[in-house]
Amino acid sequence: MKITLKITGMTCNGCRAGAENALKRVPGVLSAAVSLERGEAVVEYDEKTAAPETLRAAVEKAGFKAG
Ligand SMILES: [Cu+2]
Repeated sequence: MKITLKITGMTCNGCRAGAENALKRVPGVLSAAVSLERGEAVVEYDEKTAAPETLRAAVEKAGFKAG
């Protein structure tokens, strides 16, 4: 399963890396690529283990807004 999440609140490359690492730490996430310029994340995950809500929660816990 592959989804694109909107992420707001990222201001620099450190934020980008923080959001990306938060997503990669979620069990079931196969790959995560966050774009600072576009304010979005493309996440590939195993739908048996992870869910969009879990991904959004991880981004918010890292200090950003996810939609
Ligand atoms: Cu930053």
